[in-house]
Amino acid sequence: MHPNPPTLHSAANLEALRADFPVLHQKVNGHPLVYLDNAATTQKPRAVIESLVHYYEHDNANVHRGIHTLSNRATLSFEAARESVAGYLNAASPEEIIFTRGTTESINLVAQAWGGAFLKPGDVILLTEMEHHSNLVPWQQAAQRTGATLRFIPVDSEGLLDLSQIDTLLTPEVKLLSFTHISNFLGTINPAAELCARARAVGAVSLVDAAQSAGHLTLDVQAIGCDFLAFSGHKMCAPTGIGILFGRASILEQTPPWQGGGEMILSVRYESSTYKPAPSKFEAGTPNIAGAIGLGAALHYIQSIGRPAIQAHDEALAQAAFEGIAALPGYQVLGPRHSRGGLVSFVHESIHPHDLTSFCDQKGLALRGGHHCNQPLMRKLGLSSSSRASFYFYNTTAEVDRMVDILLEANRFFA
Ligand code: C6P
Repeated sequence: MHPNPPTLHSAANLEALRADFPVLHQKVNGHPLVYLDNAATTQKPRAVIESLVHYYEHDNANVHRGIHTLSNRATLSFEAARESVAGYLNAASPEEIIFTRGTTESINLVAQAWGGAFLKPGDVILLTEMEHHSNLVPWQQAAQRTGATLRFIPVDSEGLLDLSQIDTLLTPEVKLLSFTHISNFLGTINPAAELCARARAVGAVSLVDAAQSAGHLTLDVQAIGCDFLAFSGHKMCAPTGIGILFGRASILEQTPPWQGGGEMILSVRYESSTYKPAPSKFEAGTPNIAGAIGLGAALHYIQSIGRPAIQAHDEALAQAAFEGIAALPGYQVLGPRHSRGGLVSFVHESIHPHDLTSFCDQKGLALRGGHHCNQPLMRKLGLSSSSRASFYFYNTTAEVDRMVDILLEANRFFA
């Protein structure tokens, strides 16, 4: 826990928070680092780094199988992390929490295990036009395997989902609605509870890709009413290689195991096996134990700040960035002007996003340039890439101002 939970309202509190992140205090290319690539991955606070060191220095052992003290300690910490995730999401029970490698693996698990069992020719998988490739390619593969087809909710000119056509799209053939909570390209926040309710009304299963929301908003899976929800630890202060799939207990019960191997079985014979209930039946092999413990520490850290404060802070920075960049000559900001998540994508009329992003790096400013794993939507908008700034609770308005100054400087440099 953060010893003295700060709010984000004062500069002093923000400085105290920033002191928890060793990596932020360095120069890059001769300039103080301004790290605005948090949608790709966030930085890690000392509390998380220390939780990993403590685990490896004191408790390292395999979980669930050793009848010795270290293994018992590792198992207790690992399962305590699962309980922390269940609390963080307001899941009905820790058995609804499956540890995976990240959002991508969580969605592939559903596409392969649930999709393999329940999709058939004639069924429809409903996605949106703003999905990350991780919530598109696994469904393309599932469709190829099962004979189901894909359908897409369109994105309008403002970068919002066009829900005017939802009734014609969400027909009884739809077996699954899978959508991103916050677009990692446009910053659009989608109405998760409303979409899940509409899916439920036609008997479809819902999956929320919470990769860009889990570290920023209060998420309550019972209030959202989703069947599945996926996110990655590394986008919310935890290590890479650990993520979560939440699945409603009744649907996990019906879903067959995914990978086979150790730990997920009850009994094995040469010819056949029986399986443990969820979550074990979806966690074959030795899990990322340290990663799960690090995720637990990250959740405590985030909760010590408070998600409403984080959301307000990130969205205020994104709004300031939107207005600052939109006012610069030559720049166009993409996505909705208001009610957006903590990120801003933009293009310049004549500077290629890769050149712009490299120019920023020379000034110590870390942005992301590229297609952000949104190639189909990029193509629809007539773009091949954009630059993107994405914010977290340790970023400051001074950093937004610095970014806007650097982007103005780029105008002069590339002229
Ligand atoms: N987006 C970004 O820079 P993984 O790689 O499994 O941790 O997360 C995949 C993923 C899924 N959905 C959304 C909405 C995402 O934003 C991401 C990751 C990174 O935007 C890398 S492309």
